[in-house]
Amino acid sequence: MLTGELRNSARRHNFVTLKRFMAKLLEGKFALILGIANKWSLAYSIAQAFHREGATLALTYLGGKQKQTIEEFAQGWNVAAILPCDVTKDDELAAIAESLRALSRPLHAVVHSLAFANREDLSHPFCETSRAGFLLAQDVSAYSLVAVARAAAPLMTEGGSISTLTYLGSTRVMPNYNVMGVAKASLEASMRYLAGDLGQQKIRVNAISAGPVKTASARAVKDFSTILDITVSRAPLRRNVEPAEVADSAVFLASDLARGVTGNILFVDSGMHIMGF
Ligand code: IMJ
Repeated sequence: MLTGELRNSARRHNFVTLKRFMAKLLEGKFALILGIANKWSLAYSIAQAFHREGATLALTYLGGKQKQTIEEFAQGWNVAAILPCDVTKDDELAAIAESLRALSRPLHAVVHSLAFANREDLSHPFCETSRAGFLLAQDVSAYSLVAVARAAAPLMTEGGSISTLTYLGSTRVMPNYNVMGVAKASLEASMRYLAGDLGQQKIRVNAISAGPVKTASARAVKDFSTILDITVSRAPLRRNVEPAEVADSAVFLASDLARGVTGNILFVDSGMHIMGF
């Protein structure tokens, strides 16, 4: 009979042995990741997981201030390009496609992990949403997937995977989510139509519906800790999800393991979406 310590060491050794034989899921793949703002961003955890699985990355940043942050993160990863990208600017998307084409290597995966709505639209009643606020949320949070897919598809010459991040507020009324819920509904429908269009080019398009995670854009939300507490008390798994769990699902969708999966919403939310009450 082994002592606890020995048993643990044996277990660790087996895992190390196992890992040596486990192929990396994204070995040889080139992935574009949009939406890293800081180390709490889901896109940051996704980049980490893609690196762990052997992918080469292209990363984008928004505005001059973010450039240095992304450059620092990139030190630890295999990064082939760091590019500026405001998704509301067609010329910046065209420049990204041009820069990636110049690398003359096929693109295999895109991760779209970004959104924006005016802060006041996430606290006032939805009924008060201005036309401009509504259109801004749609432009940044939903149309951007269409624009990014159109720019990236011609580079995905071996087929590929496009994944976006969504939230349950797209189909259920969540306090304060408001105009973002409508934008996520539009994002999810866009994901399905893109999957319909791009399937012929062997490009899969899917969404991950993540449970609440304390990112910078969630931190700004009133009563966010209440939302986290409610998940712990009601979700089937009785806990919140971790960024790494969302990231591992993004690895799956980008990998050949998901070769038959397109037009899907993968819920990574401790099961919260099945609950009626
Ligand atoms: C955002 C608002 C209200 C409720 C919310 C969220 N819940 C969750 C989020 C319950 C989980 C985070 N989320 C899923 C988002 O899509 C956030 C988008 C967002 C957040 C901000 C905050 C700062 C700002 N604009 C934003 N635009 C989009 O100025």
